[in-house]
Amino acid sequence: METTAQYQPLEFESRSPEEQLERSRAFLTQMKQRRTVREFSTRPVPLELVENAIATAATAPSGANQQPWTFVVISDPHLKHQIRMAAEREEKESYESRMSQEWLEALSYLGTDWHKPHLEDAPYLIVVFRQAYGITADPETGAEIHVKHYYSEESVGIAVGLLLASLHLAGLATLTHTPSPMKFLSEILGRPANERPYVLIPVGYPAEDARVPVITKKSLDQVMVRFGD
Ligand code: IYR
Repeated sequence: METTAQYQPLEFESRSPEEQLERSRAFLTQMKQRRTVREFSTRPVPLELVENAIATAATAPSGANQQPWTFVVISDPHLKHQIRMAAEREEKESYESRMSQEWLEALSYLGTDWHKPHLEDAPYLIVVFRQAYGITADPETGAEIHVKHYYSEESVGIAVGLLLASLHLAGLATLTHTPSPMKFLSEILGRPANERPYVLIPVGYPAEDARVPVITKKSLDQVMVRFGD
C-alpha cells in the first residue's frame, strides 16, 4: 500500500494578464495549424524530438497518478515492414467486410483505404499502449500482483493529446491511426498481457506533395456552453 504523500508548496509561475493572453493566443494559433497527415517523407527525424514528445506526454495527469502508459518507438525498417503488412491485412478485411456501410459512408469523403505506405515511409512509429492494470511483485513471495488502474482510458487519451501537441510544435507531422483490431501490435512488439494497443502514430515530415482534405473544425460557439457571466 502507498503511504500518504508528502506535500510541498506549489511552484507556480505568475504571469501578467498581457503575457497570459499572448501565450494563450500563440498556442491556439500554432495548434490550429495541426493537420492529420497520411503521406510522409522518409526524411530522418532527430530522435530527441520524439523523446521530448514522449517525456511531455508522460507529464499528463492520470488516475491516482498511475501513469498507465507505455510508448513503443519503432524505427527499425524490418519491424515497420512487419507492422505495415499486418495492419494492411486487418484493414483490408475491415474495409472489405467488417466495417458497416454507415461507417464506410461516414469516412468516404476522406478517401482512405486499406493501403498504409506511411507505416514504412514515416521514420518513426510510436505505438501507445494502455496498461489495463499494473504488475508488481509481492515483496515476500515474489508472486505477481495485479494492481487495478483507474481511468486508464482517459489518462492515456490526455497523454496522447500532449504527445501530438509536442510533435506538432516541434515541426513534425503525425497520423492518429487505429487499425482495427490492433492485437497484432502486441504480438509483433512482444508486449505483456496487461498492455493494450491504444493508437499507432506515424511521425515524420510530410511528403513534399502531401495533401489534406479541406475540412473545418467546429466554432467556439458550437463547442462551448456557458453558465454565468
Ligand atoms: N482505420 C481505418 C479507417 C478509419 C477510421 C476512422 I473513425 C478514421 O477517422 C479514418 C480511417 C483507416 O485507418 O483507414
